[in-house]
Amino acid sequence: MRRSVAAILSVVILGLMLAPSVSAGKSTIMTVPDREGDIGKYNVYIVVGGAEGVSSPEPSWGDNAWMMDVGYVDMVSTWFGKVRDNFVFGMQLAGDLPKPGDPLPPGVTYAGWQVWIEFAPWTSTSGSTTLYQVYLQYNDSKYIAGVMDAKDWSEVLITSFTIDGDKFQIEFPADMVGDLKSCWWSAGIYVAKRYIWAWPWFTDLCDFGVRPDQVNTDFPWPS
Ligand SMILES: [Ca+2]
Repeated sequence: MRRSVAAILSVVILGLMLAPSVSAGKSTIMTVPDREGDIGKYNVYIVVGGAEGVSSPEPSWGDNAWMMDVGYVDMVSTWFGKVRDNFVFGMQLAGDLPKPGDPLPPGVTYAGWQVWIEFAPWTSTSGSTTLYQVYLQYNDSKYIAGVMDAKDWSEVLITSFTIDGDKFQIEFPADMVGDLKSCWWSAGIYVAKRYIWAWPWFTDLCDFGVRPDQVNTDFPWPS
């Protein structure tokens, strides 16, 4: 299903914005930049069940498509790491996230911001390398966040997430992902026209070539 798809102090997020990698005591967080204005350039069409479909933009999404004007499906940076006994994942976006109750643009019923946690970097020939998917999702009226276990795609909801304008951060206990000591990770943003994992379109994936240790869109953690 790869590609198929608390209060966090704002000062922490600001700190992350200033440094690509933060290591302090037991905390290690990686932050990577992403181009602004690249919505729709990295769409991957997913087929539920693990088979990857065509990798091309949604044909009905032209230059005037609604998502070209919605900054919250365009990441400008994303971060992943561990703070004491919790993992954290977040993004800064090109526009403010919807407020609870705000409608999504016509034709879309879900939007989501997620990270893949992997045992190896994913390539088009590697098969799934996903261990977990962690997501924040909005469905017209409310946000939820969760951790999906790739073994059986079971999921557990997370309540510790914050949304602050154009940024969000999810925090979850390390035990939820087996307290892993190292992994690969990659982030993306999707929209879906119907049930969450059915037929999502990714509006943005991590840029290539952001770091020398990057493989495709994946980063080693810790680095
Ligand atoms: Ca972007």
